[in-house]
Amino acid sequence: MRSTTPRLTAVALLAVSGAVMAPAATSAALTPTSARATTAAAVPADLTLVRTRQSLLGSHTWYVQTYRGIPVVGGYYAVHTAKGKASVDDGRLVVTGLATTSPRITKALATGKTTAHGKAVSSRLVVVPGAAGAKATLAWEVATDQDKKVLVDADKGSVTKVTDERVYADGQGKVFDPNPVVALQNESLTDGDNADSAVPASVYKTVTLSNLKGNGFLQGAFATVGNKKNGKAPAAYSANNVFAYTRSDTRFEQVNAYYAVDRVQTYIQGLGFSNVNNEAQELLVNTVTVDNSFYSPNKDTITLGTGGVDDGEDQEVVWHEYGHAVQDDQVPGFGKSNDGGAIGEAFGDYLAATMSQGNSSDTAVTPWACVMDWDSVSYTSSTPHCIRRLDTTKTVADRTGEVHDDGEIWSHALWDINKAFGRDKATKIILEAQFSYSPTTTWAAAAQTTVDTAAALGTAADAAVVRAAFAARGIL
Ligand SMILES: [Ca+2]
Ligand SMILES: [Ca+2]
Ligand SMILES: [Ca+2]
Ligand SMILES: [Ca+2]
Ligand SMILES: [Zn+2]
Repeated sequence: MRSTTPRLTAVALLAVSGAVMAPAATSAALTPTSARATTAAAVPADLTLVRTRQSLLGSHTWYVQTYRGIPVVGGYYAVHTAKGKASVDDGRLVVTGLATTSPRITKALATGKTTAHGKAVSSRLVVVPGAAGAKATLAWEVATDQDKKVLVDADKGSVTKVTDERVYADGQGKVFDPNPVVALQNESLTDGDNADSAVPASVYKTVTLSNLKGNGFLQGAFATVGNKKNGKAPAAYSANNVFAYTRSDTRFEQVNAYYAVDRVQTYIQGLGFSNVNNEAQELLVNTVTVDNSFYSPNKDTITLGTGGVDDGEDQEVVWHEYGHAVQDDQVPGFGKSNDGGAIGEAFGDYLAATMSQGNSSDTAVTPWACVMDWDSVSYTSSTPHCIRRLDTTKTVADRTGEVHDDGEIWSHALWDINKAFGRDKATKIILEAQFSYSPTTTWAAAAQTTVDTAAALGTAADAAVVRAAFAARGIL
């Protein structure tokens, strides 16, 4: 912070330091709070006392810089005493060009109002110093219940900065990535009733679990395992955040699911999207025994079942469900129409395929276009084992009215876009387009929106590629 923002000049610094040292040293260390006010009066006038801490050697008094009584973002001042010797850390910033301290927008956000970054719990007027001598501005600093600090320009009303106040930790976990069939290139693996012996130890990968809160649970910025501590599938807990289990342990799927969701959200943010389900998505892992997993829009939860191969053992299942969470976050109530429902299934499959694409090879044994290679060994007989594919020959003429079946038509179009542009550019277009889909969309309307989005993000030639992909399926 201090190296990149303007500081007071050296001359001002010296003058200020010289004036304050002696009185601060004696009174702050020895006197109670009331007398410390006298000390505060001895420091520069543009400060407000934050607190004083006593350490073994002396005291540490912290101030926040103010400008005409308004706190200056990032500006601070501290007086340290040690064995009776005082020193000053002057972190005040240059404030220039502020014509008035009366904001044009008199209140940024009413407390209790919901924003994209959580519910506002407090707000205060602050001065934001300009970088490298540029003009300072007035802003409302809004704290939210998601521990975000949002700066709203008090003149224009625009959000200028969002800071995440939470502190995150890294942990370690053992996972399948993306699943044992792909990792081993072996289509003859079977579940073996959840036995450890059914999957060789070499398939497990030790990975960093990022963005954890560090409270010992699999709870973090992008995913939170909502299993109860003492439930039927108890929440994994590790005091040192090391989660190393094998597949017969019910906690293994929690680790796998946390890792999958953290990774897909990190990928989405890497594409430039800061607001696509950017929250701790709740995961309920192994809490149902059916061979199914589902996203519940009402509760905003992903539930993973234990039928057949435990669904949480295959990251492609997790990514598929996360696709539903993404669309629900982008468009409230998405997927109500049959067309929308099929787009939902298709996008989930696309997300699963493109996430595996990022970390595995496209082989004849396990093609990228094959989804849920591991989970599907227990309910498919032909190889490669896939619940569905993104490269079937189906067109709109083959629609059955069943959303998963029909999803294969839409997902093939998405896959063609991916093949033409590569995963990053394709996924960017698809995600951006989905923001504008109607909850009751038709395929033609959603496809046209996607074409238009490709043109807006890129070129007319890009739009033509997207149009051709939908045309090939009879959608446009
Ligand atoms: Ca298992
Ligand atoms: Ca969500
Ligand atoms: Ca299963
Ligand atoms: Ca796959
Ligand atoms: Zn689905």
